[in-house]
Amino acid sequence: MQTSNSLRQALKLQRAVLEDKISLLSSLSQSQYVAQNSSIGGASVGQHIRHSLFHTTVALDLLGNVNTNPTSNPTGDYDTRPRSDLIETSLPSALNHCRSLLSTLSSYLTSPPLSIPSTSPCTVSFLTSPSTSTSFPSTVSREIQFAAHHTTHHLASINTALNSSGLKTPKNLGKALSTKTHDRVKFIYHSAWFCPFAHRATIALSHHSESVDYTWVESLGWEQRDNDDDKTGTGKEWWYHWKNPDLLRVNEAGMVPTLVEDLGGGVEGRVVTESLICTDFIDNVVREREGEDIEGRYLLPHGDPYEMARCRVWSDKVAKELCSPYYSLLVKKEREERVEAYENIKAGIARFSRELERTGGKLFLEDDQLSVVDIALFPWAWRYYVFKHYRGEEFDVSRDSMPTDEHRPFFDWLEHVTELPKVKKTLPDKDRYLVHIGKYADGSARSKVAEAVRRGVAAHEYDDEIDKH
Ligand SMILES: N[C@@H](CCC(=O)N[C@@H](CS)C(=O)NCC(=O)O)C(=O)O
Repeated sequence: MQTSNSLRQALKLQRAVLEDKISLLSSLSQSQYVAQNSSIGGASVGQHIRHSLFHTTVALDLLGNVNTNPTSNPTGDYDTRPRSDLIETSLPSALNHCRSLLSTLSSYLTSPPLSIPSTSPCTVSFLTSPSTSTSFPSTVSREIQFAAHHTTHHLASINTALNSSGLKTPKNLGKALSTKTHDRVKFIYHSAWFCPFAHRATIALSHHSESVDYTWVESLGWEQRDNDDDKTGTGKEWWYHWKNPDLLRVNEAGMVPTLVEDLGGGVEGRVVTESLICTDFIDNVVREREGEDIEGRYLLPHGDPYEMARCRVWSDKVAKELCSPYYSLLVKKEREERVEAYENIKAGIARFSRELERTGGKLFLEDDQLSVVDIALFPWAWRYYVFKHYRGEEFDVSRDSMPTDEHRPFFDWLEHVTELPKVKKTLPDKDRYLVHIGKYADGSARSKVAEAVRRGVAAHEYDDEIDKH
């Protein structure tokens, strides 16, 4: 677990809690806001909101004071507060107050960077008996954190109250961060460092790393088997995939990526296979848990059926037109066959470029939202560098070999996706990968995909039975 500047972290947590509050209040009517709820002792949502907003206001005032005068050691009093102000009875006032606190808070988190030390002292007082108010030394960051923590508990009560009156509330409302962390979805992930199919799932997992945990199991390798006829002239047969018995136990086809639900204590649950399905699945599983709340976070544009459909069409299209020919170019022996594969890739790049231009951004979807289509293509597009190495200049796929406007959007896209931090950390070592893929280039690799190409069908048309080895 990382530690970081505590004031900044506390502010971020407080911002998330305020955003939760705003999304809750935006979903309520005035009468729901003031209704008395028997499941929380007859209190209204408004009372809980007023109470917790008061704490947040006190904490942010402390910060405001230190910001103006760093040596002020300001004082905050959590128990001398107005009881029935407008915030309690008027939903619009409560919303306005939340928004104004959020904007103050956000200004601390944006430029110029906050220069207040996390250790800035302050003093806070609470009633410790009906007639005694006691002061406690504290720090501003501690108080911001306290207010966020305290609000979370009130949101949990509000959540219970609204649910018990039959109202649907935003997902995870009032859930403490520790609970959210504990609730992260967990998988056993059978993968292989070199595999572009698995790379799709790895990028989806990385994209959703805040919500998903996994244990990576390296489940494929190469092994040379003994061969009596010495058909390779080395005394050994071609290179076959060594497969982890644990992979074969959960997926008899023995393919990566394979995701297994991790139920804890070594108990395995359901299994998901196929890279494009795994990518969709990881996104769906997170969305199912966390809800719609965060814009641009999902890999599928669930809110827009037309865009969803376009994503499905293009995931399939890039897989056939830009991923499968990768193997043809490497595995096919005849020059004309390789030229055909290269020309297919070139034409596919032009088609994908045209589609990229539809949205105007660098990614497939608008608003720089990473999508399943980007992920479907990227692992192969990033690996195109191997062509020049193994097949020479004539088969180079790069800006230099395709300098025209019709190919440019693709290369801009490729550079952009490569640099995305959550993608960048998934990239294998280029030289190590060259050695691995050399077995396809010299014809010694025996895998389902390679067998399929050798018998004359596209890589994606491999057959678990016919191409078994
Ligand atoms: N259609 C599968 C293909 C996955 C695939 O071919 N993975 C390779 C490794 S890159 C594999 O598991 N090969 C094992 C074999 O060929 O037996 C998917 O999209 O997930």
